[in-house]
Amino acid sequence: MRKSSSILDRRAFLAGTAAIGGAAVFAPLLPAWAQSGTRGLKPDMPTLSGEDIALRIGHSPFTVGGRTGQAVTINGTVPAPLIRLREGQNVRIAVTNTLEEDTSIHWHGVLLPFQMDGVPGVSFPGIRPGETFVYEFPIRHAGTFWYHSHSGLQEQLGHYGPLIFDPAGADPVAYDREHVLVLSDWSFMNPHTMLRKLKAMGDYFNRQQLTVAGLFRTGDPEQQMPLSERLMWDRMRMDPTDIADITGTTYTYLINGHGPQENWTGLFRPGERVRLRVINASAMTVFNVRIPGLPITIVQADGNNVRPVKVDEFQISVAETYDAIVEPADDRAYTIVAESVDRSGMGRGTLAPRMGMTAAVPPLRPRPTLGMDDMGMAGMGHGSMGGMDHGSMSGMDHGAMAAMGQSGGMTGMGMGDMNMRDESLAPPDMKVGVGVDMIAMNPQDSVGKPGLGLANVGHKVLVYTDLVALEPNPDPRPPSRSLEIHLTGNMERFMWSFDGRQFSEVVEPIRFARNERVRVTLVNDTMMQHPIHLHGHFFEVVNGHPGHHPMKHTVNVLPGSKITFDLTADNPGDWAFHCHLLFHMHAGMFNVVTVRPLDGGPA
Ligand SMILES: [Cu+2]
Repeated sequence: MRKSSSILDRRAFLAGTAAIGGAAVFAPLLPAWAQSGTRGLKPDMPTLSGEDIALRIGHSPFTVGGRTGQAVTINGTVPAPLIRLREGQNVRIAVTNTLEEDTSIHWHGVLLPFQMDGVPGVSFPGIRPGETFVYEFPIRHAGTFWYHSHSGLQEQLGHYGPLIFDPAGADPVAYDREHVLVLSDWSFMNPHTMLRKLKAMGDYFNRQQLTVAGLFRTGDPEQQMPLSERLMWDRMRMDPTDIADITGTTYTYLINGHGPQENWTGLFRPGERVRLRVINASAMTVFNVRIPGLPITIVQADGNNVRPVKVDEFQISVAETYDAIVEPADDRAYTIVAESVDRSGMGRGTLAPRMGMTAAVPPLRPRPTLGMDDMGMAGMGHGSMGGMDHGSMSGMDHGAMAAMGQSGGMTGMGMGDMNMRDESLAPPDMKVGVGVDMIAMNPQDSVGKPGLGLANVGHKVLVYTDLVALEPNPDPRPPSRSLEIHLTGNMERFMWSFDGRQFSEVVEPIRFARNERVRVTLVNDTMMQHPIHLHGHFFEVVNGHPGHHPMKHTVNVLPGSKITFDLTADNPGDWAFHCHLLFHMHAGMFNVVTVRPLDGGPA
């Protein structure tokens, strides 16, 4: 894709001269599990395990696509080392900060005492330069998780790694071999510069905007969009291609620290059941994952086992994890495609019986565009658009239509006059100020909807309603209280918030009584999707499988839609609750969930 031949050649040369094979060459740059050519996680592989672990946060060079930049690393590598522990053990992890700024590690998805959760200002003060903080906690559950910085924008710079907890008893998932796939997004642009550009212009990085010319170009998505709808987007000064804040022109998408050209390769023997532990450690990128020619059986979501469900493709939002089984039967290579949701680029890797084998890499699919549902107007259709009917447009020539689009001459054509910010739709305590540019008029539950752009891909795509918890949900009590939380924003100003209040304002925490059972509905009043993450708990995504709702720590809420989860607030303390798009969190979509009393046993 981009020029990278020099580094590839150099690596190939080095690999060729290494007597024990290519993998060892990367040892200083990548931990064993992430090296290309790995046989998977084997007992003889050096991983961090046991009761005492030491980690060092520092700066290290990181090279991708022939360019080298400065990363923030854990023990010197991007991604960080694999930490593998066992349910029932205790662990002490000493984290030393060699940076010139504060740092932290948050153990994502892990149930632990809140003082060990690693969020500066919420659960602990952070780790100052030169200091060591010792995390100590028992491992209470099993599954695939990850860990990352919760300080500043360090996560964007490489501060993330995989975390595996093996079950105390037998694993219900049978497999012969396992690979970890850490997906991430890397940029050579300083993340603070990125955030500044986004704040100056919310769509700064969106290079795929619709053009009037595009209306008449064959194959462009705007051709399928009714003219009335396109005019409406114009009128609202909003953009239906605004799927991702930052795209593949700025990001290189990584699989286990490898760019697409470097083609991370994991080995298998034909006929094996291969477990893939897929972690989206991106700062900002939602991925669509598929392995052409290979069905994917999802067996775990966010570290919790689910009934096996066979799919051809799954969307993994930022901070989610999925474990999958694939059974490659043939002596051939398969391409792992992790396409960014806006189709501006892909992470690419290979599963193969031998190093050097590759399979075809499919081209990026046509970019998706947002529709009525994503504006929170599901089912409101064009019939309600002030009587404007498409038939009357048929006699118009293209020139006239283009001119109309530019001049805003559709005033009075119905939808343009619609109030996109009807305050009567907001809960009474929501602040409808400059930080809220839209309130969804008719938000629909998106739990059964495929992710953005996946409605018509011609094969089976995972939806949340496919997820059925393997074990019965632990708390059978019905919720005693309901709570609606709006995900709000001003796209142009890149302001993000809950209920119209950015975390930088004085915001009341969200209070739960200890062991309270609450039904929480997240209403997305914006036209971007938000992966919402709650620390210290799993919640049950209400998806039509009562008693077996999938237990998750992160749920992706589609634009203009809503999602409901049930929560048993059984972990006392103060917990971060936020959008896991790094820049959305930083720009205010963050709050504290406080569970009280701290002691005194069950409430
Ligand atoms: Cu967000």
